Amino acid sequence: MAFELLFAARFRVRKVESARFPMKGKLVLNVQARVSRQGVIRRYRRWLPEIPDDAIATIGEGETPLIEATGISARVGASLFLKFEGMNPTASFKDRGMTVAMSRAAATGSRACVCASTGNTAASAAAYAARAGMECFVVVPAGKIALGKAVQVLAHGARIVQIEGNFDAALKLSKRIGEELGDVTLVNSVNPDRIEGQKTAAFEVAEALRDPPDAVALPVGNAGNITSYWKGFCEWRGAGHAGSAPRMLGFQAEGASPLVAGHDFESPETVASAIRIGSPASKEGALSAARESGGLIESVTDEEMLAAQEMLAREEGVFCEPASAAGIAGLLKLASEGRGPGGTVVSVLTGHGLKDPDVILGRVQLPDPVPATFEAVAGRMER
Ligand code: AN7
Repeated sequence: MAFELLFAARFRVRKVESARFPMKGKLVLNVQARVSRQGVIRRYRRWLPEIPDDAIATIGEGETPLIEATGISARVGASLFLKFEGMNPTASFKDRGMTVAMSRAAATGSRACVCASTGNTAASAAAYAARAGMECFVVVPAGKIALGKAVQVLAHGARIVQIEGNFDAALKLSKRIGEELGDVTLVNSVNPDRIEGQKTAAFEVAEALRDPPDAVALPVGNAGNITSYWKGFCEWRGAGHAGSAPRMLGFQAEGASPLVAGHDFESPETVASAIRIGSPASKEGALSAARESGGLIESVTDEEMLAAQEMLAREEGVFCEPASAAGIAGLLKLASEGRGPGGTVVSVLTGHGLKDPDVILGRVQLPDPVPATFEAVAGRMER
């Protein structure tokens, strides 16, 4: 009996009645196909708020690659690793927090969600809402979200509201919708469940390197991500898994750098549409992460981000969107000024490059076709 129970716990064992020997129960071993990625809720359950099993909405987020950046390491004077969050189900880091926020919303019986977004939150909310069987409304700045992200929202069947205003206006409106319309859950990172799920990325980094790195460099927009990483590393240290926590190095786009300037930006502008945010919701979280960790929040120019994006794609084979290259742009800048962090450094690449095809097509174009002859093709290759 004990053996049977133990066995049933390990595998799924079904007791079936045999047609030929109806009196005898027969054990049939039914080894279920193993889900290859269980998602961050099941993986880090004891670190997260309570979520009943039947409410978990996961698409297998997390367990993203930590890639050694051998070429760029030399340039930044550190042992550099890339946490490629573009490898999540909707191709951005948002999925970690979204699985928790959406599962918790589903658990409380919420039937709809709303978010403001520069694109990635919207794409992630749309996918996880579909998974959770919830309606999803996304409020976005008209014409200012990257093509791939808009396509994702449409594909998942979410309702998109384009406003004649920027992200900051969209967030204010979404918060009000969440407060005034009953039964609509706000799934921006002002929802604490988003931060809780997002912090699992810090656990993965610490586990992969065996110890937390000396520094983590990442882009800062609405500042939920830097707040989450810092919370994660602090909890990891607090639980006795590590004796230290990394310096948090946050980088904003120069044209959208309220945390560097010390005041909100009325009309933020940057090619990195993901972080075109003038009034970050998690301002305090970002500033305390930088202060408490001995880190910093600085800015990088659009040119620096695009150059870093190109360097990652052409030298490391890793294609991220422009905003995601802000961390590398920042590390290159610090190194050039003799202020590089050194040691082991992780740069978080928050979103996949395919999100924003227009940025690449603005720089390089497909060449005209040639006749399908050997001469023509070889001629092109010689040029
Ligand atoms: C690729 O989707 O704010 O500092 O509405 O998409 O946590 O805001 C996206 C932000 C960095 C900044 N990199 O992270 C949204 C949104 C990418 C992003 C950020 C975003 P936060």
